[in-house]
Amino acid sequence: MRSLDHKLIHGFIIVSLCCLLAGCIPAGDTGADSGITGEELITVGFSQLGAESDWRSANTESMKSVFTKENGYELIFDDAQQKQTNQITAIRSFIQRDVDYIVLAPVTEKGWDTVLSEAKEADIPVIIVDRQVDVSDESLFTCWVGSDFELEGKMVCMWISKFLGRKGIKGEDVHIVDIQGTLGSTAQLGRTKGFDHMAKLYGWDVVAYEQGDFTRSKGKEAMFKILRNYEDVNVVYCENDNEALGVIDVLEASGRKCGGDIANGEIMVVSFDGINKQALSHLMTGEISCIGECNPMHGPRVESVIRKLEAGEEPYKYQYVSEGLFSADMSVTSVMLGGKEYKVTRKP
Ligand code: GZL
Repeated sequence: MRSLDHKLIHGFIIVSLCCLLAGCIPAGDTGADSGITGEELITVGFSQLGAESDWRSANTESMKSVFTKENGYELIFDDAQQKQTNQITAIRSFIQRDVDYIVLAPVTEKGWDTVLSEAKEADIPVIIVDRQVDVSDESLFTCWVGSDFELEGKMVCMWISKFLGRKGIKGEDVHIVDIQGTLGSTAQLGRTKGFDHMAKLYGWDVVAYEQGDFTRSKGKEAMFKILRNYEDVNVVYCENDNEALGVIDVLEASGRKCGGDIANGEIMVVSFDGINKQALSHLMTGEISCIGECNPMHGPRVESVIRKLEAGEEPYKYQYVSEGLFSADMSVTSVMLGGKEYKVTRKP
């Protein structure tokens, strides 16, 4: 940790070194007996929510590859295994260790006021990444870096509508289910909100919502349940790639074909992230028709926030990353939302 004393000593070293180079010694001690060795590392406590998906692993890797000793950091990493109580415990241990910064990737939005107040009390800046926190006082965190999940949902739904519209399929003939991510997470709340808005706009028949928790196994369970309870589903909206893999497992095991030709009995599968290699392969061969990009590379963005804070600058409160759509079928080349065009590319 680098308290104010450390920073003053750090500054003293720099002045001393400059003076030594310039042949003069500041008043007081000479550098020789200051007793400080080498550059002080910036300590960063990172509470990662879990390792539930390929996106999450890529996000962790992005942070670990940036916050290294070579780059001037000591990273204290904690994997909460998707439990908020573990994240709260980790944040308290970071406070005890008097880290310089806390980075939090929150599993769900609510329940952070108390522990973030403790961090504020300890004068430790908190940077939120990926999903957001719903707190009564926004001064409890310095800034947030992540995706616009509602926009992601709207982009994928607009792609579905344009793709099926070109095949002459009317909105009322779309019988769609939403396999939701971890309930209460910003990614789930946003992707579901975008879905609901566009499904209403296009007049789709929303058959059901099932819980997929962003995992392959829960995606499988959800698809089994949908096949048991509903006959006419022809589009499956998965809120991440790992869920989509579970859905494809079940559909193919039950003799159905995944693809965009729903007029001839295929079942369209769409998803989000674009990280999992098997999902990208399914995108190329058509089992997944479209993937909404969700960029996990938050390491460099968080590091630039910390550099700004170290320099006494104030970062923007909300920092959105820009994202597009992936599809192997280029009959839809872009979608237009809020006056902005979002391109479709064949893969990341
Ligand atoms: C989105 C992130 C989601 C991913 C899932 O930023 O919160 O959580 O879409 C991950 O893969 O589990």
